[in-house]
Parts: sequence; structure tokens; C-alpha cells
Amino acid sequence: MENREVARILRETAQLLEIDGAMIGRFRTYERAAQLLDSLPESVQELAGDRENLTALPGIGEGMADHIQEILTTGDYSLRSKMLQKYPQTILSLLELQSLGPKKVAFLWKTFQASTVEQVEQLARDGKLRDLPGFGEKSEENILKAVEVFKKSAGRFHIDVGEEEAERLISHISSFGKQIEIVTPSGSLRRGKETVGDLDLLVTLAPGTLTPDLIDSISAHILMYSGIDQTLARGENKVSFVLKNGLQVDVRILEKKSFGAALLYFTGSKEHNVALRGRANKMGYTLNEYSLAKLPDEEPVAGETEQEIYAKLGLDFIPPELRENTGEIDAAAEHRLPKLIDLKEIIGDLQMHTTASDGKNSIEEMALAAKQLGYQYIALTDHSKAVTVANGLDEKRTLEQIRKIRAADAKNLGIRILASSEVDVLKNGKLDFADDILAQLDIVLVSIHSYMNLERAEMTERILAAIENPYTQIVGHPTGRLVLRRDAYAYDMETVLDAARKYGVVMECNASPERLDLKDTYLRMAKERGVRIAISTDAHSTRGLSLMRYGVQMARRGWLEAGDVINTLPCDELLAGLRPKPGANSQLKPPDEFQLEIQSGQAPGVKAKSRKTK
Ligand code: DGT
Ligand code: CA
Ligand code: CA
Ligand code: ZN
Repeated sequence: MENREVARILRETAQLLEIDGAMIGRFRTYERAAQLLDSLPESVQELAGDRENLTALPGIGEGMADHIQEILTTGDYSLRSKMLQKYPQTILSLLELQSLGPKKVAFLWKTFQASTVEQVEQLARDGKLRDLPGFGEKSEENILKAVEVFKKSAGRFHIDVGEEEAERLISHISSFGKQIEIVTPSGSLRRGKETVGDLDLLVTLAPGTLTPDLIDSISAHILMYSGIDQTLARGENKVSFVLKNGLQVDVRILEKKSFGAALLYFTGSKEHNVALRGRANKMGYTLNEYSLAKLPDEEPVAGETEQEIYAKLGLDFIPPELRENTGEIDAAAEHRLPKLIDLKEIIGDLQMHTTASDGKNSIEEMALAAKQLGYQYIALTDHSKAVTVANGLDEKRTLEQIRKIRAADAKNLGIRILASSEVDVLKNGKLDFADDILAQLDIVLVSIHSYMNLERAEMTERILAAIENPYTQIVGHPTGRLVLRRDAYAYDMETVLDAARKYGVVMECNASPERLDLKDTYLRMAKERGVRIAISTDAHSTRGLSLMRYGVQMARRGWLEAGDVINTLPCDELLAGLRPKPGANSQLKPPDEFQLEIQSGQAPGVKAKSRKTK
């Protein structure tokens, strides 16, 4: 059993308990165990072979170890099943509606026996919620907005889920034997979209081996995959099935000589394909999933690779992330496609959290893990005091954190550790810290975490105010969207990007698969306006640092090149290129010249290491 699956069962138990009105400590234990399993690098199935491994995990006692073992052996958990006799399973989907917490869900169930999204939508439409305690007209509106997001999201999966499922399946399919040459994802997964509707895998065989018998035995092998819930179709050269988590998969088995044409076709997007076929027709060709063929006698001229098909059509190779028919075909014809940023060009990470606020690892653990990834620097950005749910740091704790960061940096771990903070943007656009604190940070990152439903004009003003604050250097997860869960907050992006450009403020592309914010189209708008981007993981554990690739993929979809992204720069250049601090007499002033005010009685003698600027 996968960690994710065990975690899901524990999390659902926590949610059902909370709806049921259990004591807070009780459901939190399940929630915490679920979080732990989600961030655990080892397989819980393997760990559980020795029970002591389980109880050695932080926060897992004897009782929880029993529950986990029960889940691993029976595939379910008795308390969860018991609760599901009391409440319909659909009630859990109500919790996916942003703006409905367990208390409200329980209330709706008690009052109206409402347990589905449709029922709640109807109640909101009929105005039946506005007079209830804890609700109101505004919350009816918010519920209807959340229903919209829910409907749009139904049946889609986060990119990281798609990628993990694809990886496991690919290794299963490849284990069939050496007749299999390539197993590769196509579709939206290959284009790096933030969500996938289904997986499209292509399998090619060694030339001359494709026979009905072989296809038959490969299909049989694929359908033995342990993650399959239901087979949908088994055709001549295609099998379709649904995985246990509900994700559908189409696998196509094909000849190597048409691999390029098939890859092109099934990678899509559909809009790109349509435009490409139009171009082919104008040039006297016909293009389908088997080949590019010359008209009128349909003699194939290309098919084995995408490169040769694009070349025959007079186009440079178009990276999958750009295939959305938004100008990439003309750009390819005119040899002006961007040289897209590559993961290898990222040499630092500018947003992450430690145990000081809501992270799971210490400053040094994060630094060493980042060094392992080949980075030259990181910035630690624990939350500020307004974000109480994430244990945000007040002024005193922030100064203490800066001191600890300086001390860790002075150890010369082989990676530079910058003191930053994810300073909360308050409702009125002011920052959560006064200037004297902001002045001591190497980098000031600002983000919104509250009042996300302001009217468009008010939200625009709020973000403009934050950008106009002379200390603001980077805006974190600028639209607040949560992929599949919450839409971006409403504001005038063009005005905000113009202000970012004017003040030299960097916009973040948050790499977490839950956020991917800014998204592709906004990144492209930013680039066109000359606004620079920081791609940051917002990691809450060392494991989270490895999610950078999703941010890079989103950046590629936004047509970004290395030059558009600040964390491709060496540390000193990056710092020198950020918006200068108020009072700094030169843009090149290194940040460690800011005297760190150490409060009396706190570790004297810890001073920032002196650095040379090139
Ligand atoms: P998804 O699954 O909703 O995340 O998005 P895709 O892009 O993976 O779409 P999917 O799985 O329906 O189809 C995979 C690719 O196959 C798609 O990107 C382009 C190609 N394709 C599918 N149906 C059509 C079609 O009717 N016309 C054309 N030209 N291409 C199609
Ligand atoms: Ca697909
Ligand atoms: Ca498909
Ligand atoms: Zn944040």
C-alpha cells in the first residue's frame, strides 16, 4: 500500500471525526499522522514490517501504530467504516469546498440532511443559508464560487499525482521484457499542465516484433498492474483502465516507425494539433497519428520522430510545454522560439519554511538538503506573526531566527543561507513588520494569507500598496490559487504587473503542485512586461525542496528563459539585482553590512560572515 493511500484513510477518519464533533485532540492525532505519512520518504508498508519503526516516528504512539497496521493489512480502517455508516461518503466532498469547514458541514447535515455538493449548491441558490448562524449572504456567495471550482475540478488530478502514477505504471509495463523499447507519457502530463484529466501512455516495440500475439500478452501484462480498479477497454492496440484513486489511463501500443507521429498526436494539445494539421494541408501534406504523408498519393515522409515531422513542416522543434496554439507555431516558423529555462539552471531556492513556523526541518537540515540538490544558496522564509495558524514569528522570534540563520551561515556548510521572511500582507496592504525588522532581512518576501475574498478593486489596491512598500522585493504565490481547490483572488493583474515592473519587484512562481502560482499565462504576461520571476518551492520539509521541477515546468509553459528567472543568478548578483533597500547608497551593497541588532542577552559574538562581492 502506498503512503498516500494510508494517509488518505487516516485523513478521512480525522475529517469524519471532526464532523461528528469529536474532541479536537482526537481528530488532530489522525490528521497529524496523515501529514507525517505524506511527507515520509520511506514506504510505510516496509517500515511497518518492524513495529518499532512505526512507534519511533514522531507523534506515532502505540494506538496509532495499531491503526496503521490495521490499514496495511485490511486495506481499510474500522473506525472510518463505522463513521461511514453514520454519514454518507459524499459528505467528505463537501469539505473540499473552500469556505466549508467541518463545523458547517456537520451543521448542514443536521439541519438539512445535506451531504452532496449539489444539495448544498441548491440551498445556497435558494437563499436558505444566509440566516443560519455562522453563515450569511457573503458566505452563500462564497459557497457558490467554491461549487464552481469543485465542478471544474471534478475528475482531474494534480500534476504530481499524475506523474507518480505514470512512473509506477511505466516501470510495471517496462518489466514485461526487452521487446518493449519505450514507454512514455504523452497528453497533458507531457505538456506539464498543472492538472491531468487522464494519463496517455505510449508503448513502442522493437522493429518487426509487433504481432497480435505479442500485443495480447503485453496487454495482459499491463492489466495485471496491482493499482488497477477497473478495466474499461481492451482493444487491438489500446488498453484503458481506471486506477484505484480514480485516475483513468489509456495505453497505446504501436510500431516504432510511427512513434513520432503518435507522440505528437497524443501529446496535443488538441488546438496545437488542429493548427499543425492545417499547416500540413496547406503545404500539401496530411498529418495523422501514424505519419506525415505527401498528398495526393499519401506517401509517408516522416513519422518516427517528432523532430523530423516539425522539420518537414518548416518548423523548429516545439517543446511540449508550448503546444497550446498560443503563437508557438509562428514562432517556430520564424526561428524565434524561446530557449526555455531548464531545471539545471536553477541554483537557489528563495522560499521555504523551518520548524520555527510550520516547517518540519531545521535551518541546517534544509540547507544541507538544498546543497545536495546542487544549490548555491537558499532563503529561509518563515511566516510572520499575523499567520497564527502557521505559528508565524513575531518581531522577537524573527530577530532570533535571523540570528540563528547567521550562525548557520557562518558555519560555511557549502551553501549560503539568506535570512528572509514570508511577511504577511495585511488586509489594508500594510506589511506585518515595521521597517526596523524588514531592514534586517536579506530578502523581503511578502504574501497574502487572509481576506482572500475582497472585491476586485480593493484587492488590487491592497497588492499595489504591498508592492509600493519600499522594502518589498518579492511577492509570494501572487494569486493565492490552490490548484483544483481555490480560484485566484480577483484583482487587476495588468496593473499589478506594471507596478512590479516600475518598482523592480519580483513575482514568484510557486513550485508547489498545490499552488503553481503565478500560472503559465500570467508568467508570460509578466515576461512581456519585463517583470522578473523567482521560482521557489515553498518547501515545508527537506522533501519539498525537490518539487522545483513543477515550478520550472510551469515557467516553461509561460515561455520563460533563464534570463527571466532570478534564482538562476549567482547569489551576489541576485542580491545586487533585487530592488535596493531604502537607505542603501548603492545597489551593490552586500546585505551583511546591515548591522544585526542582537537583543541583549542573546548569544553575543555571532556575526554575519563577511563576504566578498565580485
Ligand atoms: P487531459 O487528459 O484532459 O488532461 O488533457 P489531454 O490534453 O491529455 O487530452 P486527452 O487525454 O483527451 O487527449 C490526449 C491528446 O490526444 C490530446 O492532447 C490531443 C489528442 N486528441 C485527443 N482527441 C483529439 C481530437 O479529437 N482531435 C485532435 N486533433 N486531437 C485529439
Ligand atoms: Ca490526458
Ligand atoms: Ca486520454
Ligand atoms: Zn505563503
